[in-house]
Amino acid sequence: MKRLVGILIFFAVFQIGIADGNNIVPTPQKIEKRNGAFTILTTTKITHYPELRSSAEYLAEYLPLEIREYNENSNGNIVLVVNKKLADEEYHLTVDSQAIKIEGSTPAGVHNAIESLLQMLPDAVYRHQLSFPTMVAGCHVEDKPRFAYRGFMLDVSRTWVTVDELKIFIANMAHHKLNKLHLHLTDDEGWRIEIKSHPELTEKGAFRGKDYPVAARYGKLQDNYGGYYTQEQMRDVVAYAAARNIEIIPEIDLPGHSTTLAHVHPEILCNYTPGLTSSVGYDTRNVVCAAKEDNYRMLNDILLEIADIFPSKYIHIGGDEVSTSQWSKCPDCKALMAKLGIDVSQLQDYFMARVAAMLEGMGKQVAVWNEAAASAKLTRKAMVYGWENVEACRKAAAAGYPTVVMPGVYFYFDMQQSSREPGHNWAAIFDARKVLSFDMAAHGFTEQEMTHVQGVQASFFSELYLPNREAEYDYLYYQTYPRICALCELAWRGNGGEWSQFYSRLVNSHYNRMVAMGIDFRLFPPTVSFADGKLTAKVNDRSSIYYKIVGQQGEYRYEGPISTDTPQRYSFFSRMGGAVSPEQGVQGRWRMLQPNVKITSSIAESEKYPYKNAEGYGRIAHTSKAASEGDWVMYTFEKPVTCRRLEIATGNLTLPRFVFDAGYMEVSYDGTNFKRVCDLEQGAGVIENPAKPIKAVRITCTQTGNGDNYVTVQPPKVYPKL
Ligand code: TNX
Repeated sequence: MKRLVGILIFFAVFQIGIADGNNIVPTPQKIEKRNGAFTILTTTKITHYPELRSSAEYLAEYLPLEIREYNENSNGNIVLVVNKKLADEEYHLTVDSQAIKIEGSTPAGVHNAIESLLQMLPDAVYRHQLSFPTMVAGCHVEDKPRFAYRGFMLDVSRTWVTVDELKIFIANMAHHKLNKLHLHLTDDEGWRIEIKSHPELTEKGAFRGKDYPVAARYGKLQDNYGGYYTQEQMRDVVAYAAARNIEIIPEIDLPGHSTTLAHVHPEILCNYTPGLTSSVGYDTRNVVCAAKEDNYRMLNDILLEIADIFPSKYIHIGGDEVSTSQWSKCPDCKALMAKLGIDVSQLQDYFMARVAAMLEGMGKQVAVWNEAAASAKLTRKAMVYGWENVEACRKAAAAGYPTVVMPGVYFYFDMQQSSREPGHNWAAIFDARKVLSFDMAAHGFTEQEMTHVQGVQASFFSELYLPNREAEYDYLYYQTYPRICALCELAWRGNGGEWSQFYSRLVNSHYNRMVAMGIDFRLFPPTVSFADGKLTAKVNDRSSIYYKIVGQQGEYRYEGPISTDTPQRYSFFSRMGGAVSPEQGVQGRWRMLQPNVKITSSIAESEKYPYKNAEGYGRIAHTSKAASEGDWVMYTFEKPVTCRRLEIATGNLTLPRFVFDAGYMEVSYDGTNFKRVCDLEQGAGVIENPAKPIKAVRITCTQTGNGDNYVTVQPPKVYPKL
């Protein structure tokens, strides 16, 4: 009693609030408030059924309390109990004055309960800085996920992600009750997992740059860029993930997207002389020959080791974007097709069926991207990942494949979140709001089809991720959160529900949690308005607003309306911890000029996409071939242009391909004398606040070849003085 009075006085004096279950993300199916509260003291114990030892250890990482096995005297503690009546990932969580009781039939259910409990505690828990006593308000939660598959795909091939970074990413996924990590371990630009029977795959294929067969690209132009996971490291990551209820599904992307494999082992390619070989050895063939028996032997070696490292039932073998043109030129493939009486469109089915059978022999099942099951010839045991569009997902489910729904238009988090933010845009430009709005019923999935839908997944393809760039934010987290919050809500509940309700959960609680988790997420931008000579910015979250003024260095804290007669010179953004919003301004802030320009180059133009396309500002142009060192493109303005900023870009807007892989940009004020202003980044250069009106700009390439056979020439972007 004396102790209780002491505690009450403590809470009264220090005015410590009672942590509660408001705004848990993803939203539990059922949560009721109960009277009373439980006080966690330094002497409180975590007691557990014997089979839940590792769950107790996971909880103790956040609540540093003594762990003991459960017995009748466990009252007064946090208890982890096995309740066989519950389904696999289901849990019950009860908080009253006597105990915090967690029930699940498996460690998976118990894990989900622990994540909910952590969200009921003060945010300091995620910094491992929770102080005791801490009071948790009474409640009872009954909760389970709608989908058994709640996934995220991370591309570690285009951008290398270290073991430590990967673990942090996994820890944060776990806090959102996602349970599958699909690891895209190989692609055209890097092989990231050690294969002991073929050490050359990582010795040569895990790096790119001047000393390696794979050329530098995607802005990672340092001499030797890359890295790989040893088997020992990967087993450790698999165990780390499993302790957080996350299964890792590895992907070896075949038979396309195999440039790395082909550069390490050129003999896997089809048997014909390619029309294009560049002097850096970067040819565009990336498909494994379907006819060579040796290829299947090598794949068997590789997959045997993959199957051993990863306990997951499924091994993903890709199957996306396979260019059949290589098979149709290959005498061996032609002979095989003649023998089997099939055409080239059926050769992928043959390849996939052989690899699927191989995996089945290893006790695994195959997983593929949707193209590989389009003909419905593949075994129905294969799991299909629908990415191209919603229809492809529905079709796979209708054909009876266990299907993971992840159409790019809703779930590719490498896409831009608005038109001025970084990212790809081939599928769509969208933010968390659209992710939450995904509705399978509205897309016409029938009840029958839904029985085959395993769940949803989002992905992050990493061509544009430059971890070494001096950025003000972390691109990976900026692109993925809070879109992952919306994904987990959808995956947990089956339907995201109303945005405004979900958004208020984020703003009222979850944003703070993410700050404590160390997630540098993307905030929604401020709303900006201008009236009666006053410029006003507002946010509907708890972030702080800052602004910048065009032509001035630095940023200022926004304290209230700004009186100005040039509102277009201001842009506003907000911050909260490491989270940041994109910039917002009044209309006209991002207006662009289209001065008459003439484009010339040392490389001839393509007939189909002439340079005058880009001179007209509406469309892109192509060169007739890839650039060699010393090649240039020049933009000469009819009259010198007065502007605050001028951008010149090569390459596709959607992918950093068809670029000058390395080079520099020069400016001329008289059309004769040129001065170097910057190096190109991702094939693009910028001039800020030019000293005088610009007569011409020229970009010069310093690297031969770009992995493709042309360069895309974009219209110049000319920003007016404001
Ligand atoms: C399509 S998704 C791809 C990837 C790219 C991605 C960029 C898929 C199966 N193929 O190779 O990285 O788009 O968004």
